[in-house]
Amino acid sequence: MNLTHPDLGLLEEGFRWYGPNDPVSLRDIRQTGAASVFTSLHQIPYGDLWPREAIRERNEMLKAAGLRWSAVESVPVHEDIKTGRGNLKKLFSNYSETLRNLAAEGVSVVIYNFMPVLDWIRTDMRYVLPDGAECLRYDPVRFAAFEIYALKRPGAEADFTPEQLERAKLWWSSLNDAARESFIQSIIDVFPGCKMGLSLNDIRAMLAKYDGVDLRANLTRFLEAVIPTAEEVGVRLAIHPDDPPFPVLGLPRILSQDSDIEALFKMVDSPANGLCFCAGSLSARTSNDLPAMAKKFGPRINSVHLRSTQQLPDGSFYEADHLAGSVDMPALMRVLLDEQDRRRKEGRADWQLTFRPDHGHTMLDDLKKTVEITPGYSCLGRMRGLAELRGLMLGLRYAETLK
Ligand code: DNO
Repeated sequence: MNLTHPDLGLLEEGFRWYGPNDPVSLRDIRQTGAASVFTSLHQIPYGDLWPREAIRERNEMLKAAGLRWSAVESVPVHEDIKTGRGNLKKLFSNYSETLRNLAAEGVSVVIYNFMPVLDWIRTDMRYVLPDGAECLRYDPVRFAAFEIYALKRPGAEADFTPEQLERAKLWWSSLNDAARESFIQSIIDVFPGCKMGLSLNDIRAMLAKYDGVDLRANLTRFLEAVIPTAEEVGVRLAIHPDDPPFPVLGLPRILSQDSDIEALFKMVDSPANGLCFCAGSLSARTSNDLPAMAKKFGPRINSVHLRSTQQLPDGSFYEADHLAGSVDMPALMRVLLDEQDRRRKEGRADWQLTFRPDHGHTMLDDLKKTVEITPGYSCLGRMRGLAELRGLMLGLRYAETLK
Protein backbone atom coordinates (compact mmCIF):
# COMPACT_ATOMS: atom_id res chain seq x y z
CA MET A 1 0.00 0.00 0.00
CA ASN A 2 1.37 3.38 -1.01
CA LEU A 3 0.78 5.53 2.04
CA THR A 4 1.32 8.78 0.16
CA HIS A 5 -1.21 7.98 -2.55
CA PRO A 6 -3.62 10.93 -2.63
CA ASP A 7 -6.69 8.78 -3.00
CA LEU A 8 -6.71 6.42 -0.09
CA GLY A 9 -10.15 7.70 0.81
CA LEU A 10 -9.00 9.12 4.14
CA LEU A 11 -10.86 11.77 6.07
CA GLU A 12 -9.32 15.19 5.60
CA GLU A 13 -7.28 16.29 8.62
CA GLY A 14 -8.11 19.66 10.14
CA PHE A 15 -6.88 21.69 13.11
CA ARG A 16 -8.61 24.47 14.99
CA TRP A 17 -7.04 27.91 14.79
CA TYR A 18 -8.17 30.84 16.93
CA GLY A 19 -6.87 33.44 14.47
CA PRO A 20 -3.84 35.71 14.33
CA ASN A 21 -3.65 35.97 18.15
CA ASP A 22 -3.51 32.20 18.63
CA PRO A 23 -0.11 31.22 20.11
CA VAL A 24 -0.29 28.21 17.78
CA SER A 25 0.69 29.58 14.37
CA LEU A 26 -0.43 28.47 10.92
CA ARG A 27 3.08 27.20 10.34
CA ASP A 28 2.79 25.06 13.47
CA ILE A 29 -0.49 23.70 12.14
CA ARG A 30 1.03 22.92 8.78
CA GLN A 31 3.78 20.99 10.55
CA THR A 32 1.26 18.78 12.35
CA GLY A 33 0.39 17.41 8.92
CA ALA A 34 -3.13 18.86 8.93
CA ALA A 35 -4.37 20.03 5.53
CA SER A 36 -7.07 22.38 6.69
CA VAL A 37 -8.20 24.73 9.39
CA PHE A 38 -11.36 25.28 11.42
CA THR A 39 -11.45 28.95 12.28
CA SER A 40 -13.71 31.91 12.92
CA LEU A 41 -13.58 35.68 12.74
CA HIS A 42 -13.50 36.05 16.51
CA GLN A 43 -13.14 39.82 16.28
CA ILE A 44 -16.70 40.23 14.96
CA PRO A 45 -19.34 40.64 17.70
CA TYR A 46 -22.05 37.97 17.93
CA GLY A 47 -24.98 38.82 15.69
CA ASP A 48 -23.10 41.15 13.33
CA LEU A 49 -22.80 40.59 9.60
CA TRP A 50 -19.44 39.18 8.43
CA PRO A 51 -18.19 41.43 5.62
CA ARG A 52 -16.97 39.67 2.54
CA GLU A 53 -13.59 41.44 2.64
CA ALA A 54 -12.88 40.19 6.15
CA ILE A 55 -13.67 36.64 5.07
CA ARG A 56 -11.47 36.99 2.01
CA GLU A 57 -8.60 38.38 4.06
CA ARG A 58 -8.72 35.39 6.43
CA ASN A 59 -8.97 32.97 3.55
CA GLU A 60 -5.94 34.50 1.84
CA MET A 61 -4.00 34.15 5.07
CA LEU A 62 -4.78 30.45 5.25
CA LYS A 63 -4.04 29.84 1.61
CA ALA A 64 -0.69 31.59 1.91
CA ALA A 65 0.15 29.12 4.69
CA GLY A 66 -0.78 26.20 2.44
CA LEU A 67 -3.98 25.42 4.34
CA ARG A 68 -7.63 25.20 3.35
CA TRP A 69 -10.48 26.78 5.34
CA SER A 70 -12.58 23.65 5.75
CA ALA A 71 -15.09 24.87 8.30
CA VAL A 72 -16.08 28.02 10.10
CA GLU A 73 -16.07 27.27 13.80
CA SER A 74 -18.24 29.05 14.56
CA VAL A 75 -20.61 31.65 13.26
CA PRO A 76 -22.03 32.16 16.76
CA VAL A 77 -25.77 32.39 17.27
CA HIS A 78 -26.73 35.51 19.21
CA GLU A 79 -28.39 34.92 22.61
CA ASP A 80 -31.51 36.81 21.41
CA ILE A 81 -32.06 34.12 18.78
CA LYS A 82 -31.82 31.43 21.47
CA THR A 83 -34.18 33.22 23.84
CA GLY A 84 -36.44 34.35 20.99
CA ARG A 85 -36.38 38.04 21.95
CA GLY A 86 -35.11 41.24 20.34
CA ASN A 87 -34.70 42.18 16.72
CA LEU A 88 -34.82 38.69 15.26
CA LYS A 89 -35.46 39.86 11.73
CA LYS A 90 -32.17 41.75 11.68
CA LEU A 91 -30.27 38.89 13.35
CA PHE A 92 -31.62 36.31 10.89
CA SER A 93 -30.81 38.50 7.94
CA ASN A 94 -27.26 39.10 9.22
CA TYR A 95 -26.77 35.35 9.68
CA SER A 96 -28.10 34.54 6.22
CA GLU A 97 -26.01 37.23 4.57
CA THR A 98 -22.95 35.95 6.42
CA LEU A 99 -23.60 32.50 4.94
CA ARG A 100 -23.92 34.10 1.51
CA ASN A 101 -20.62 35.94 1.92
CA LEU A 102 -18.85 32.82 3.15
CA ALA A 103 -20.12 30.82 0.18
CA ALA A 104 -18.99 33.55 -2.21
CA GLU A 105 -15.49 33.14 -0.78
CA GLY A 106 -15.62 29.37 -1.10
CA VAL A 107 -16.27 28.40 2.53
CA SER A 108 -19.09 25.88 2.72
CA VAL A 109 -19.30 24.33 6.20
CA VAL A 110 -20.50 26.40 9.15
CA ILE A 111 -20.51 25.10 12.72
CA TYR A 112 -22.69 26.70 15.39
CA ASN A 113 -24.23 25.70 18.68
CA PHE A 114 -27.52 26.34 20.39
CA MET A 115 -26.42 25.98 24.01
CA PRO A 116 -27.92 28.66 26.24
CA VAL A 117 -25.48 31.09 27.85
CA LEU A 118 -22.37 28.93 27.80
CA ASP A 119 -20.29 27.08 25.27
CA TRP A 120 -19.02 24.26 27.49
CA ILE A 121 -18.44 23.52 31.17
CA ARG A 122 -15.52 21.99 33.03
CA THR A 123 -14.47 22.36 36.64
CA ASP A 124 -10.71 21.78 36.26
CA MET A 125 -8.81 23.30 33.38
CA ARG A 126 -5.52 21.73 34.53
CA TYR A 127 -6.28 18.29 35.91
CA VAL A 128 -2.99 16.42 36.22
CA LEU A 129 -2.90 12.90 34.80
CA PRO A 130 -0.57 10.14 36.08
CA ASP A 131 1.92 10.90 33.26
CA GLY A 132 2.13 14.58 34.26
CA ALA A 133 0.14 15.89 31.30
CA GLU A 134 -2.86 18.11 32.02
CA CYS A 135 -6.40 17.80 30.76
CA LEU A 136 -9.89 19.23 31.26
CA ARG A 137 -12.20 17.60 33.78
CA TYR A 138 -15.78 17.93 34.94
CA ASP A 139 -16.59 17.06 38.53
CA PRO A 140 -20.24 17.38 39.59
CA VAL A 141 -19.08 17.91 43.19
CA ARG A 142 -17.15 21.02 42.24
CA PHE A 143 -19.89 22.23 39.96
CA ALA A 144 -22.39 21.82 42.79
CA ALA A 145 -20.11 23.99 44.92
CA PHE A 146 -20.05 26.63 42.18
CA GLU A 147 -23.82 26.63 41.80
CA ILE A 148 -24.72 26.50 45.47
CA TYR A 149 -22.03 28.55 47.21
CA ALA A 150 -20.85 30.95 44.48
CA LEU A 151 -23.77 31.46 42.12
CA LYS A 152 -26.40 30.65 44.79
CA ARG A 153 -28.85 29.43 42.15
CA PRO A 154 -32.23 28.69 43.74
CA GLY A 155 -33.12 25.02 43.39
CA ALA A 156 -29.62 23.93 42.32
CA GLU A 157 -29.54 21.29 45.09
CA ALA A 158 -32.15 19.25 43.24
CA ASP A 159 -29.66 18.50 40.44
CA PHE A 160 -27.20 16.65 42.67
CA THR A 161 -27.23 13.53 44.85
CA PRO A 162 -27.07 13.89 48.67
CA GLU A 163 -23.56 12.47 48.56
CA GLN A 164 -22.42 15.00 45.95
CA LEU A 165 -23.94 17.80 48.02
CA GLU A 166 -22.16 16.65 51.14
CA ARG A 167 -18.82 16.41 49.32
CA ALA A 168 -19.39 19.81 47.69
CA LYS A 169 -19.84 21.35 51.13
CA LEU A 170 -16.66 19.78 52.44
CA TRP A 171 -14.67 20.74 49.37
CA TRP A 172 -15.88 24.35 49.41
CA SER A 173 -15.05 24.76 53.08
CA SER A 174 -11.54 23.43 52.44
CA LEU A 175 -10.78 26.37 50.10
CA ASN A 176 -9.50 29.73 51.26
CA ASP A 177 -10.82 32.96 49.76
CA ALA A 178 -8.14 33.18 47.07
CA ALA A 179 -8.72 29.57 45.96
CA ARG A 180 -12.47 30.17 45.82
CA GLU A 181 -11.96 33.30 43.73
CA SER A 182 -9.70 31.58 41.22
CA PHE A 183 -12.04 28.55 40.98
CA ILE A 184 -15.02 30.85 40.28
CA GLN A 185 -13.02 32.76 37.71
CA SER A 186 -11.93 29.58 35.91
CA ILE A 187 -15.56 28.58 35.45
CA ILE A 188 -16.74 32.05 34.44
CA ASP A 189 -13.93 32.26 31.90
CA VAL A 190 -15.75 29.96 29.51
CA PHE A 191 -18.87 32.10 29.44
CA PRO A 192 -19.03 34.08 26.20
CA GLY A 193 -17.99 37.63 26.83
CA CYS A 194 -15.87 36.61 29.82
CA LYS A 195 -12.98 38.69 28.61
CA MET A 196 -15.20 41.69 29.16
CA GLY A 197 -15.20 40.81 32.84
CA LEU A 198 -18.47 39.00 33.55
CA SER A 199 -19.56 38.85 37.18
CA LEU A 200 -21.71 36.29 38.97
CA ASN A 201 -24.55 38.80 38.76
CA ASP A 202 -24.21 39.03 34.99
CA ILE A 203 -24.49 35.27 34.82
CA ARG A 204 -27.59 35.30 37.02
CA ALA A 205 -29.14 37.82 34.63
CA MET A 206 -28.19 35.70 31.60
CA LEU A 207 -29.74 32.60 33.18
CA ALA A 208 -32.94 34.47 34.08
CA LYS A 209 -33.52 35.24 30.40
CA TYR A 210 -34.16 31.53 29.82
CA ASP A 211 -37.12 31.32 32.20
CA GLY A 212 -39.94 29.75 30.23
CA VAL A 213 -37.99 29.69 26.95
CA ASP A 214 -38.87 26.97 24.44
CA LEU A 215 -35.42 26.31 23.03
CA ARG A 216 -36.59 23.84 20.41
CA ALA A 217 -39.14 26.28 19.04
CA ASN A 218 -36.44 28.95 18.81
CA LEU A 219 -34.02 26.61 17.04
CA THR A 220 -36.77 25.68 14.59
CA ARG A 221 -37.45 29.36 13.91
CA PHE A 222 -33.73 30.00 13.36
CA LEU A 223 -33.38 27.08 10.97
CA GLU A 224 -36.49 28.06 9.04
CA ALA A 225 -35.02 31.52 8.64
CA VAL A 226 -31.47 30.61 7.53
CA ILE A 227 -31.64 27.17 5.87
CA PRO A 228 -33.20 28.48 2.63
CA THR A 229 -30.19 30.74 2.08
CA ALA A 230 -27.78 27.96 3.08
CA GLU A 231 -29.41 25.70 0.48
CA GLU A 232 -29.36 28.39 -2.16
CA VAL A 233 -25.65 29.17 -1.78
CA GLY A 234 -24.51 25.62 -0.98
CA VAL A 235 -23.51 26.03 2.67
CA ARG A 236 -23.96 23.12 5.07
CA LEU A 237 -24.65 23.95 8.70
CA ALA A 238 -23.34 21.72 11.46
CA ILE A 239 -24.77 22.08 14.95
CA HIS A 240 -22.46 21.21 17.84
CA PRO A 241 -23.89 18.94 20.57
CA ASP A 242 -24.35 20.09 24.15
CA ASP A 243 -21.16 19.93 26.17
CA PRO A 244 -21.69 18.32 28.61
CA PRO A 245 -24.73 16.48 27.21
CA PHE A 246 -26.94 16.74 30.29
CA PRO A 247 -28.85 19.57 31.99
CA VAL A 248 -26.76 22.23 33.70
CA LEU A 249 -27.60 25.41 35.62
CA GLY A 250 -31.31 24.72 35.26
CA LEU A 251 -31.08 25.59 31.56
CA PRO A 252 -32.87 23.81 28.73
CA ARG A 253 -30.70 21.53 26.57
CA ILE A 254 -30.98 21.06 22.82
CA LEU A 255 -28.73 18.27 21.53
CA SER A 256 -27.59 15.67 24.04
CA GLN A 257 -28.78 12.32 22.68
CA ASP A 258 -30.17 10.32 19.78
CA SER A 259 -33.75 11.54 20.13
CA ASP A 260 -32.62 15.20 20.12
CA ILE A 261 -30.79 14.67 16.83
CA GLU A 262 -33.88 13.03 15.33
CA ALA A 263 -35.91 16.03 16.44
CA LEU A 264 -33.38 18.41 14.89
CA PHE A 265 -33.62 16.81 11.47
CA LYS A 266 -37.41 16.95 11.62
CA MET A 267 -37.37 20.70 12.27
CA VAL A 268 -36.23 21.39 8.73
CA ASP A 269 -35.61 18.44 6.46
CA SER A 270 -32.60 19.51 4.43
CA PRO A 271 -29.03 18.28 3.93
CA ALA A 272 -28.01 21.84 4.85
CA ASN A 273 -29.42 21.20 8.34
CA GLY A 274 -26.64 18.94 9.57
CA LEU A 275 -24.62 17.86 12.53
CA CYS A 276 -21.12 18.45 13.85
CA PHE A 277 -20.40 14.99 15.22
CA CYS A 278 -18.42 15.87 18.34
CA ALA A 279 -17.43 12.50 19.76
CA GLY A 280 -16.03 13.93 22.98
CA SER A 281 -19.13 15.92 23.85
CA LEU A 282 -21.55 13.10 23.09
CA SER A 283 -19.40 10.54 24.91
CA ALA A 284 -19.91 12.19 28.29
CA ARG A 285 -23.42 10.72 28.37
CA THR A 286 -22.85 7.02 28.90
CA SER A 287 -26.05 5.92 27.16
CA ASN A 288 -24.86 7.43 23.86
CA ASP A 289 -23.55 4.67 21.55
CA LEU A 290 -21.28 6.71 19.30
CA PRO A 291 -20.59 4.34 16.40
CA ALA A 292 -24.31 3.53 16.22
CA MET A 293 -25.22 7.22 16.23
CA ALA A 294 -22.63 8.06 13.57
CA LYS A 295 -24.04 5.29 11.43
CA LYS A 296 -27.63 6.34 11.91
CA PHE A 297 -27.04 10.04 11.26
CA GLY A 298 -24.10 9.58 8.84
CA PRO A 299 -25.63 11.24 5.78
CA ARG A 300 -26.25 14.41 7.81
CA ILE A 301 -22.79 14.64 9.42
CA ASN A 302 -21.31 17.84 8.02
CA SER A 303 -18.31 18.11 10.34
CA VAL A 304 -16.41 15.89 12.77
CA HIS A 305 -14.59 16.45 16.09
CA LEU A 306 -12.72 13.45 17.45
CA ARG A 307 -11.87 13.07 21.12
CA SER A 308 -12.74 10.81 24.04
CA THR A 309 -13.71 11.09 27.70
CA GLN A 310 -13.33 8.78 30.66
CA GLN A 311 -16.21 8.56 33.11
CA LEU A 312 -15.58 7.72 36.75
CA PRO A 313 -18.07 6.12 39.18
CA ASP A 314 -18.52 9.41 41.07
CA GLY A 315 -20.10 11.03 38.01
CA SER A 316 -17.01 12.99 37.01
CA PHE A 317 -15.25 12.68 33.68
CA TYR A 318 -11.94 13.78 32.26
CA GLU A 319 -10.71 14.16 28.71
CA ALA A 320 -8.78 11.00 27.90
CA ASP A 321 -6.20 10.38 25.18
CA HIS A 322 -7.83 10.33 21.77
CA LEU A 323 -7.57 6.54 21.51
CA ALA A 324 -8.39 5.84 25.17
CA GLY A 325 -11.40 6.51 27.37
CA SER A 326 -14.94 5.39 26.66
CA VAL A 327 -15.11 6.06 22.91
CA ASP A 328 -14.57 3.04 20.68
CA MET A 329 -12.54 5.16 18.26
CA PRO A 330 -11.65 2.34 15.81
CA ALA A 331 -15.34 1.48 15.45
CA LEU A 332 -16.26 5.15 15.06
CA MET A 333 -13.53 5.75 12.48
CA ARG A 334 -14.70 2.68 10.56
CA VAL A 335 -18.22 4.13 10.38
CA LEU A 336 -16.89 7.49 9.17
CA LEU A 337 -14.74 5.90 6.46
CA ASP A 338 -17.73 3.81 5.34
CA GLU A 339 -19.88 6.92 5.25
CA GLN A 340 -17.36 8.61 2.96
CA ASP A 341 -17.29 5.55 0.68
CA ARG A 342 -21.08 5.49 0.60
CA ARG A 343 -21.26 9.18 -0.35
CA ARG A 344 -18.73 8.75 -3.12
CA LYS A 345 -20.65 5.85 -4.58
CA GLU A 346 -23.76 7.97 -4.48
CA GLY A 347 -21.89 10.70 -6.34
CA ARG A 348 -22.29 13.25 -3.55
CA ALA A 349 -20.15 16.31 -4.19
CA ASP A 350 -19.62 16.69 -0.44
CA TRP A 351 -18.35 13.15 0.10
CA GLN A 352 -15.17 14.31 1.84
CA LEU A 353 -15.45 14.48 5.62
CA THR A 354 -13.03 16.65 7.55
CA PHE A 355 -12.23 15.94 11.17
CA ARG A 356 -10.16 17.78 13.68
CA PRO A 357 -8.61 16.31 16.81
CA ASP A 358 -10.71 18.05 19.42
CA HIS A 359 -8.84 19.25 22.51
CA GLY A 360 -5.59 17.67 23.56
CA HIS A 361 -3.61 17.28 26.73
CA THR A 362 -1.17 19.99 27.69
CA MET A 363 2.11 18.13 27.62
CA LEU A 364 5.84 18.28 26.91
CA ASP A 365 7.10 21.78 26.11
CA ASP A 366 3.59 23.22 26.18
CA LEU A 367 3.66 22.77 29.97
CA LYS A 368 6.52 25.25 30.15
CA LYS A 369 4.93 27.95 28.04
CA THR A 370 3.96 31.21 29.67
CA VAL A 371 1.59 32.44 26.93
CA GLU A 372 -2.10 32.03 27.59
CA ILE A 373 -3.35 28.91 25.84
CA THR A 374 -7.08 28.32 25.32
CA PRO A 375 -7.92 25.36 27.59
CA GLY A 376 -7.71 22.17 25.53
CA TYR A 377 -6.04 23.87 22.57
CA SER A 378 -2.30 23.57 23.11
CA CYS A 379 -0.50 22.31 20.03
CA LEU A 380 1.41 19.22 21.10
CA GLY A 381 -1.42 17.28 22.72
CA ARG A 382 -3.66 17.88 19.72
CA MET A 383 -0.81 16.87 17.42
CA ARG A 384 -0.44 13.62 19.35
CA GLY A 385 -4.18 13.02 18.90
CA LEU A 386 -4.04 13.86 15.22
CA ALA A 387 -1.10 11.51 14.65
CA GLU A 388 -2.87 8.67 16.46
CA LEU A 389 -6.07 9.21 14.51
CA ARG A 390 -4.14 9.38 11.24
CA GLY A 391 -2.47 6.06 12.05
CA LEU A 392 -5.85 4.57 12.88
CA MET A 393 -7.32 5.68 9.53
CA LEU A 394 -4.39 4.30 7.60
CA GLY A 395 -4.49 1.07 9.56
CA LEU A 396 -8.15 0.56 8.80
CA ARG A 397 -7.61 1.24 5.10
CA TYR A 398 -4.59 -1.07 5.08
CA ALA A 399 -6.61 -3.84 6.71
CA GLU A 400 -9.07 -3.60 3.80
CA THR A 401 -6.31 -4.55 1.37
CA LEU A 402 -5.60 -7.77 3.31
CA LYS A 403 -9.08 -9.18 2.82
C1 DNO B 1 -14.88 23.57 22.57
C2 DNO B 1 -15.59 23.51 21.28
C3 DNO B 1 -16.72 24.52 21.25
C4 DNO B 1 -17.34 24.58 19.87
C5 DNO B 1 -18.57 25.45 19.79
C6 DNO B 1 -19.23 25.35 18.43
O1 DNO B 1 -13.77 23.21 22.64
O2 DNO B 1 -16.00 22.25 20.97
O3 DNO B 1 -16.19 25.76 21.55
O4 DNO B 1 -16.43 25.11 18.98
O5 DNO B 1 -19.49 25.07 20.74
O6 DNO B 1 -20.13 26.38 18.26
